Amino acid sequence: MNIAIVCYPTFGGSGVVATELGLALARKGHQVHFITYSYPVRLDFLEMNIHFHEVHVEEYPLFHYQPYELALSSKMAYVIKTYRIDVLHVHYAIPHAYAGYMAKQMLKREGIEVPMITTLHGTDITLVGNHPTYKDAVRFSINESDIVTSVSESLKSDTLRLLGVEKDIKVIPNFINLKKPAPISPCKRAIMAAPDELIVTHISNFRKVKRVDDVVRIFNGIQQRLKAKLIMVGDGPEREIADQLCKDLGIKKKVLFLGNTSDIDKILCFTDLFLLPSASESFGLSALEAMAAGVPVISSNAGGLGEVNVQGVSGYLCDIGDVEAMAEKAIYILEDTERLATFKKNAKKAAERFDEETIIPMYEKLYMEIAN
Ligand code: GMT
Repeated sequence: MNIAIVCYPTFGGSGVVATELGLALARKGHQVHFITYSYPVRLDFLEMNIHFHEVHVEEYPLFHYQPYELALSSKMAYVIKTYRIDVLHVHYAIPHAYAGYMAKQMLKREGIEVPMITTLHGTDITLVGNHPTYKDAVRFSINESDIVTSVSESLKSDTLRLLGVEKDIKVIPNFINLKKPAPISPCKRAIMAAPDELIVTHISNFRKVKRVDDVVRIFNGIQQRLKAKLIMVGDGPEREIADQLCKDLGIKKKVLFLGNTSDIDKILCFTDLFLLPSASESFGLSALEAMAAGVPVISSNAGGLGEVNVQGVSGYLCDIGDVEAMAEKAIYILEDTERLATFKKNAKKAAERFDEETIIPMYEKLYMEIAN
């Protein structure tokens, strides 16, 4: 099939899922066309069956805000027409579902019908889409999609509750490629910590919703009892606040801020415990990536995290903001070598529920159902 995927190309989870989906579909022989404003970060240059179409927004001084949706709709219509696209799959409702609706209307005038699937990822509903500024347009474009999917049961119920969407929502969870070869270079644990130090990691876009100050406070509790290092991966508005908190708590030397990287596997290979204490999380892809690498997770119980992290098996879930409980559970896992090994094994096993080989056919089935 010819499939067009619209997504954000950055480090956010929705862009990662869209990119990994496109790559998996391409490996299965589909022609995949990415439409976005820059090359997706997880996309390797020169992949088989992958095509990239850049959305360029012409700057014009009259516009206070440059009309990205307009440029995106035009590009979508062009790609759909030129490459005989069978299915348009947009990830993250804002503004992609809205721009997709416009592209569909433009093409209809030329007698071209293309079905659109909208995949909801989380903040497009719970944080941004729910805001009065966008709500009506988001609800409209979701209702106008031919098929709507959400990445968890929790996000599905949030969407129905917050937006009053009439459309049926199918849950297709996020996935992981368990057959991905391990990084070629050996795991470089020695450059991060001493042999007797445990390694705790957090990966996110450092937005308020991730509660990175809680990450630092949980680690502060851990390092009072056990020899450990904290590795902070990613970047965003809360990074400096977290950095300052490390200085205030006197633990700066034990915390490394690495910034953004797409080499997550190279970090997870030496990680002993992953922290994700978010205030809201539709799924928690980074937690799944950690589990798949055999890393137990201490998370909050927000949103869909309970559908990913299994209480007492792959890690623990605690109430949002309860840093003492999270530190206590973290110490419980880390303090006993045998117990840590069991949690690591269980985390890997729990990730198998989200194997790409199970999940990708769910999307393919939907594509087949709606393609003309
Ligand atoms: O919060 C992020 O990390 C970014 C955001 C995005 O859309 O890029 O992530 C959302 O989508 C991910 C992929 O489906 C989910 O794993 C995240 O849980 C979700 N984030 C939130 O709901 C806060």
